[in-house]
Amino acid sequence: MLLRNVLFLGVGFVYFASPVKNEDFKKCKDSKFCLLHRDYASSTKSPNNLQTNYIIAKDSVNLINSELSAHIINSAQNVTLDLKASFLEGGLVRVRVQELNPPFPRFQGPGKYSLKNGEEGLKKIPETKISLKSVSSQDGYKSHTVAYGSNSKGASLTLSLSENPWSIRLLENDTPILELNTLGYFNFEHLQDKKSQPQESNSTSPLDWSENFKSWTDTRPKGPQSFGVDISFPGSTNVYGIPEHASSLSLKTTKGENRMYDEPYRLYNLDVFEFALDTPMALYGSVPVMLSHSKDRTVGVFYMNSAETWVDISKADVSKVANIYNQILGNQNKVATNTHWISESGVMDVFLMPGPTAKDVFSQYASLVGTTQLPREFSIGYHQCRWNYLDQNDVLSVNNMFDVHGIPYDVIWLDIEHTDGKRYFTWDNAKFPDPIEMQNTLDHSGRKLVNVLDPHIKHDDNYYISKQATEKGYFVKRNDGSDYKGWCWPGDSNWIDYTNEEASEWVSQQFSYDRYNGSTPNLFIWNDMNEPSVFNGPEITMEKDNLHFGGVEHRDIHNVYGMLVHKATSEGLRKRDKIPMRPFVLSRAFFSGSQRYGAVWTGDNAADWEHLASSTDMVLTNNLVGMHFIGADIGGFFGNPSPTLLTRWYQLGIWHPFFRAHAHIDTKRREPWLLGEPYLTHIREAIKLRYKLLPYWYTLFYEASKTGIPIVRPMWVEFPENTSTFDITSQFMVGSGLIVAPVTTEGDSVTQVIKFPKEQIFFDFFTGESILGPETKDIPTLLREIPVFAVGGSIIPTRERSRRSSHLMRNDPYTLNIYASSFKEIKGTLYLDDGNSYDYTNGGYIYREFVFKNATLYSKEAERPESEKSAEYIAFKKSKKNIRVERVVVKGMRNSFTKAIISENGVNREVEVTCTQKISGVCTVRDPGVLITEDWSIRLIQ
Ligand code: NBV
Repeated sequence: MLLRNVLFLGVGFVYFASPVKNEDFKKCKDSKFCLLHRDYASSTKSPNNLQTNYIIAKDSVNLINSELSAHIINSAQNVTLDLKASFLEGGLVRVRVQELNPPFPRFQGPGKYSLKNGEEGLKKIPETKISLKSVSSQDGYKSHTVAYGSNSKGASLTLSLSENPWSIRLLENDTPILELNTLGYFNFEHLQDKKSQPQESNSTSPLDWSENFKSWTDTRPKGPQSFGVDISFPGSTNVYGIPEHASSLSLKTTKGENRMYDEPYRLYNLDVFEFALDTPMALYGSVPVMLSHSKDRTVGVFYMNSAETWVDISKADVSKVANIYNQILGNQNKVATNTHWISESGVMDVFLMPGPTAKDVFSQYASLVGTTQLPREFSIGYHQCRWNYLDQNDVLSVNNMFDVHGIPYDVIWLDIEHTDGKRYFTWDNAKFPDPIEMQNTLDHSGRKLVNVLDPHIKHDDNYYISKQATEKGYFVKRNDGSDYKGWCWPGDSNWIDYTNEEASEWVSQQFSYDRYNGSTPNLFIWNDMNEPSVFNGPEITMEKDNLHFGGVEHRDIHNVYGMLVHKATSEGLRKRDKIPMRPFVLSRAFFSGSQRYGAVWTGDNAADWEHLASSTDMVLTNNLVGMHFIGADIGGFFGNPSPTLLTRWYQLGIWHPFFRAHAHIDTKRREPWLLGEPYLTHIREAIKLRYKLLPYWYTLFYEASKTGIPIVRPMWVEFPENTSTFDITSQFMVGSGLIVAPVTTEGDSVTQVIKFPKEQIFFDFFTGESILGPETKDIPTLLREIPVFAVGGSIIPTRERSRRSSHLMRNDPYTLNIYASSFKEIKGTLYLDDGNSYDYTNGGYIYREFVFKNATLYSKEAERPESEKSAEYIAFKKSKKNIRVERVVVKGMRNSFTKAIISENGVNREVEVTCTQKISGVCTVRDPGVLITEDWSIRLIQ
């Protein structure tokens, strides 16, 4: 495809922008297995009269070792499948189905890569806490109920297995909350011995061994091996997740009369040039996690499969269905969202996450795949990127211009042109004669460098990486055993097989300072094109019948390949220092678990208002499924944004977790100062606001790394009962304290309609004006900022002094901003550590909790394990012992106060307080002289 869009002219090239080439990418009909299962689903009858071939074998159900096991018989094909349901700590249930006796092994799924501690790390509930009860029904079949615990609200959790047809229901008390195969869509293509099959060369039956797409033939040597299953969310009207798609936060229907898309959502990591919006087409990353939220509860599923997967979504009004099960249980659910998951290979492996709150689901998922790596502090600052900063002088002059214009930033980035002919780990020495000197200069102003490093390796015997990897046999293989060769930026290229642990380790070693010439501790990495993108491959990626280590086909691991690139890079950076330091690596491709390795971004967007709006849907969707450290290219990658668009993009971008401006090589330069006034001032103020709030952001990152809670959140995560916000992205939450409403239309003056969803006070972040919810209000907005509101009851720490970079703020004093509330407890937290090392894992951090009640602000140590009150803790606390709180600002005070009594170490002092009743009572305690590391209280006196 890129062949059509790129014309290479010597070393340079010219782009002909054109919209996405839909024909380059498969539709469901082009993946035979997708069509097969969609057809199968439409051939099954209504839920109370199912026609399926899959029933539980008589007397095959057992509960052994906290695992319910059963055999599923496919009566039509005389095949026995093995079903296993295991009960895990946190209330999760894992359901796995595969052949009992396959003729050859099936790929066992990506657990090894995706689960934080591998398959062995999953913790089962002790058997003593689980009980099985089986009841026979008139037709001779049984139903089995496993009681295995209770949820965070004390409701009982049970799993029920029906035999004919087999189906599983997860129940909270007696209400079904998640269901598998209750629609009877389960269908499993068992592995077959090729020799025993008729060889029909021109048959179009789905049992064909090979499959063609455009000019490519997938030989499918293992034959058909797909499966499909329905997963239903009773009582749910909204489902979310399964990134990455340029689609809405609340997922759209793909089946049924009023369906919004004709195609299922597709999960298959792909480099889609100029991707379109509002489509279920696959994009660069895949996270097969879906959440459902209703007023009553939040639940989720993690469908652990790394092969090509399609997901259909439909909405059902189950009250109209005389569902036997509903009758028996008197099920009150009036609606349901039904989904149908279809995968090309691997095993059916579904983790059911029972909630019942959104926060429970986040931690249940985190217990499987882990949480966001606590980032280097600099990496949550502002990143300045473009394809390309031309040379060393260009880099240093851009660096200097930030200072000239008083704009803070932390990182400047180099794209593929910095290399010697796209040979990664090298430099174009003419353009970058002294990269070390360049990095040191950046370091002097507290700034870093990021270099791009793609997974394709130029095929060139004179390039040490290519030569060594060839000799060591580290490349992905063609199915004849030769090294797979494809075409990418450097021309003929090979791809490292990151599933080979030795190869992955070898790549990691290439980041050591003695091997990566011109690298310093100030250099970090960006992995692009790791879907992997192959210009002359099917769908711009690698052939599915390529082979990885141990003979694993690419089809099985396609969606984890990018994560393994990210992992090797991240480990390389971690290990390059004698005392390991936290890495920073940005990746384009991702899968469940990638959050452990660094940040991701939403890929090659465009400089238009629709892409600006869509970025929030994509960022929120990813945040719901654990991919927290994400952002979109500020300004839009393709095309030239108008100054207003670029200003609005910065104003939104500061509220996305990863904050980077980036642009295509053919676009006009757009560093903020090139826009002139008033845009420059507005952009500068936006970036400075991000920096002021870095203490709040870093605390959110810490909390995400501990609990899995998203950093940015759809409104419903914080206000779970207000149904009117379940599908909106016109406003969203940053942490629990701030509501942000992006402006996504042209014009200097616009009106935003904002929902204040609950009986609560909300504060205009800029004017301090208070609004009593629940309320929907028109908010007039000028170009200078986008609407932001603080939620009453929050305490938000800031650092108000403007510096050149985050590093230079590290010893600055704090301001504590209290947003009063008579509706709930007023609370906030602050986390700080050295921002770089792993000392925090041994207690080298400060975590404070602030509580404001009865006009008194209390600062105390937030809960921490005894083991973390360590030598590292004491040393770190000491190193920060001079950091003061320089100001306490209380908003929303009805009374006026004249002074405050400060109590610290048993000693009381008095300081002055100034209050103004303009707008909504603001009282300020200037320089209370208290230390951030210590316990104290500040009592306001009238
Ligand atoms: O390396 C060049 C670009 C990069 O700037 C962009 O961010 C990536 O998403 N890269 C894609 C390859 C070419 C895109 C047309």
